[in-house]
Amino acid sequence: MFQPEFECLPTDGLRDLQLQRLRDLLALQWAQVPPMRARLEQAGLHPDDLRRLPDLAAFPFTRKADLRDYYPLGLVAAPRAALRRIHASSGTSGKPTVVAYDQHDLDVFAEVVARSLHAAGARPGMTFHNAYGYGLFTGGLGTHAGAERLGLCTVPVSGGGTERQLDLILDLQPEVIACTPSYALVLAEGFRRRGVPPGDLSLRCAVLGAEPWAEKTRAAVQEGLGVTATNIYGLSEIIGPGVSNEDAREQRGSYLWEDHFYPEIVHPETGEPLPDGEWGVLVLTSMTRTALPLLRYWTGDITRLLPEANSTGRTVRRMDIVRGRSDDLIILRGVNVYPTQLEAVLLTLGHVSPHYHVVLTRSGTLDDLTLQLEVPQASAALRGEIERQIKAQVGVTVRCELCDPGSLPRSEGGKLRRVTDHRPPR
Ligand code: DLL
Repeated sequence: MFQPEFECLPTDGLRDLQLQRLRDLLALQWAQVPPMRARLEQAGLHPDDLRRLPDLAAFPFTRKADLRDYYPLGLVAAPRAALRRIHASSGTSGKPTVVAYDQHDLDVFAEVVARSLHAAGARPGMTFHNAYGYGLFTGGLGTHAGAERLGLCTVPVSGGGTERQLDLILDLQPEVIACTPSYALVLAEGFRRRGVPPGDLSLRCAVLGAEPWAEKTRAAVQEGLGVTATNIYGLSEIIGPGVSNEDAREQRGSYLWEDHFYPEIVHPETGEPLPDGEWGVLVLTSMTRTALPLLRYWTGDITRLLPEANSTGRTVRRMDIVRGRSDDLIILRGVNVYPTQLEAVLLTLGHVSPHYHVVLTRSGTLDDLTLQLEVPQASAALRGEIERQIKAQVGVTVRCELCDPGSLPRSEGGKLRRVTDHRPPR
């Protein structure tokens, strides 16, 4: 473990530390972030009203729209001259939101990424092929700094240029790779095409995240690259990658670094806190950030907290996979569906590849979902079986379209969009 003094803090001590750090964050916002102070005053709240952890539920959420409203740096608590880096969220619609870090924030960022990489199986002295995009996206530079903190030798290859990536992996013999799960599949296909068996690759651990993925993809990456693949989660508004990571020995939920990020799961519509174990929207407070402290940030990501005992000795809670974003939710004839639920069904049907794409259309007033899938050999029987399984397991009627291997869109290094929505706005 990289920092057992925090990762294994006895639960009472952890809760005390969180309460103290949440109070510090409220005091910082009250003193340094006028729009957030005004918001608390309007709600009749004062930082001293946080006496116990459950009191937090009375405090307002912060949303992406707040970062847009105060674009670019209106929610920053540190003086401009103290800032050391700016990143931006990938924002698929409208203006991006920018986020700022001072030196303290960059230190926290490196620390939580180092913990995450260590949990993923990386050890000092290993070589690290970093295929997350470098630039405004937090993936590249964020994992880079954490890898240096841990003591890895980083190859900052960034995204894209697949043939060169394959060459570099063969030439430099890295043990650790980080990229999006969809890009890991592209690299695995590349090696297969070149006739390089997974057993001949130096890679041991893959740290995959930035987009939803499920077990089907994990199995394909592990088999294709000869690695143990773990999930890394994070978002720019809170810090970037490194909010949580699975342990390579377990691969059962991602340890959330709760001494820095306070997690809550809330009901997607009412915002009411939900107990551990229930699915809802993840809300995070970045307790130790000093340039951009955010209170109860509504991530929009649907997951649940897993409080059960674990085999690693850590006391921080784990989070399950992100099923999707509350805004990725497809409501198909009244039934809620996330693309990862469809992926989970494909997992049960061994012969289907992890490449799939969802197309939404509308005929008249009814929405239709077409699930495009790559299969080695299409047949009406297979199509019928997949459609039946999805109906049985997810409760929706979908049309399945079986496509030739290699015909569906592939990741070019960045986040892969799994859904194309052709529905006109209602
Ligand atoms: O994607 C940070 C990151 C970089 C995480 C590299 C992991 C690895 P943003 O561009 O701000 O930051 O996008 C954040 O991506 O709210 C989720 O919806 C999604 N996301 C991130 N990690 C995962 C994951 C980076 N492991 C948004 N599983 C988040 C599912 C993820 N979704």
